[in-house]
Amino acid sequence: MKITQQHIADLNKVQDATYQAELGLLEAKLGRKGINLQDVINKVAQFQVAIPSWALGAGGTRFGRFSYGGEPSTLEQKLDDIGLIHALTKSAGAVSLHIPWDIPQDYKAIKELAQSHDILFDAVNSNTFQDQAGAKNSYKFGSLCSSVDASREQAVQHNLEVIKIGDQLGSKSLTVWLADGSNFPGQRNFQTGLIHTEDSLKKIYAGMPDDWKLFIEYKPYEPNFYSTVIQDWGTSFMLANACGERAYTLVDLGHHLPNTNIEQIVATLMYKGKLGGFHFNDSKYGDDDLTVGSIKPYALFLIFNELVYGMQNNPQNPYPAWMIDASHNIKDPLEDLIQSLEAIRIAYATALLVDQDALKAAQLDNDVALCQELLQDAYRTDVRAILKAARIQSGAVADPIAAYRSLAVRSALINERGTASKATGL
Ligand code: LRH
Ligand code: MN
Ligand code: MN
Repeated sequence: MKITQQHIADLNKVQDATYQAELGLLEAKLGRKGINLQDVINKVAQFQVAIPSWALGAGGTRFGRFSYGGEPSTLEQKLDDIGLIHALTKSAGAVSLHIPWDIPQDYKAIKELAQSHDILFDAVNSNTFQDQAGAKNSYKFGSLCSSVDASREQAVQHNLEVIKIGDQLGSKSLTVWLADGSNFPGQRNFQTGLIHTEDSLKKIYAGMPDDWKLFIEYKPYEPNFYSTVIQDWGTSFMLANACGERAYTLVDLGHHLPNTNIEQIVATLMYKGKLGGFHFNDSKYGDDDLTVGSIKPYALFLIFNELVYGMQNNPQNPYPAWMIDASHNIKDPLEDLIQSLEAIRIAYATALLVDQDALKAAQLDNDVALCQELLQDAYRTDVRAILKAARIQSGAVADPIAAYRSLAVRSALINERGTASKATGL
């Protein structure tokens, strides 16, 4: 299945009757705030989010997994799927590989395939949360934190191997997420585990090429339920500082205890120049990995408000690496990813509509009600026409889900790959 220029031209011929009028209205409304509509459209069009190689198939829970049919079973097919999403949306121009779930066999061919889909290789992810077939040492009691020298060394070597793989593909960053922790009080000495982790991360950092970044992801619990070594942004930040200038914290939206003020964490990290990467998803209870924006869209907007502020005011912070980190139990994974991409761009676009000067003045006046009005004025603006304009301008389709359905992409994939195909990874 390939989406051609002709498909896109045909689909975009039929225009939504109110689209132009909505754009006109937005132009007038934004003009009153001194915001140029075309500038916003351009920024939205440039906003690209990486798709992880493990998100293309139906996920599952420990209670079961329901196949969707036509799922990709090779890295090549996964890239083809990202290519489909990118052709429809022009917003998913990168892939994030998980090693060893998706080790390329023929690097030249994989690079050419990615290039043919206009896809870059973003951060590579290591995996020391599972024992790999044939591995000498187990991670049952931890990897980078392990008190067993050989397990720790094996985990460090794995990360160095992942860097080598990423380097051959053009990646420039490594994301480390550790499941390391303990299930029962007394099981682990907190300080020893932290010391070992810091030591191991420093070795990995030292093994990165000079132009690479290290992203340290945190998570409060799961799979360990009493303690996790890198449990919060503070621990990640501390470890990043211990490693060096090119080590950063990575924020995954699902990795917080309920009601955590994530936007404030974002602001603090950006002020300190240490927000390196971001994993998007949504959740009701824990690390639910639901479609972005499906549960707490206002929280997502507030987070984007800080991201936009940081991108405009914190040159000390590098441009963050964006990735969707979601799983799909009952929806078509490709439709789900398209919905996530849409939610991310909606949050970004609405955050761009905040009248920053007026907000600053209202904050100085301690005019609390006005501050809230200014934020909500942006949040309550329907920006979907802006997203549509950004897509049309980039050569994507106006309405990706409708296009996906009218082109019967899933049936075509089932015809090509069969109903029993099963994605690798999660
Ligand atoms: C851990 C996590 C991490 C992993 C991915 C599969 O919960 O968010 O980013 O690499 O899920
Ligand atoms: Mn994550
Ligand atoms: Mn997670």
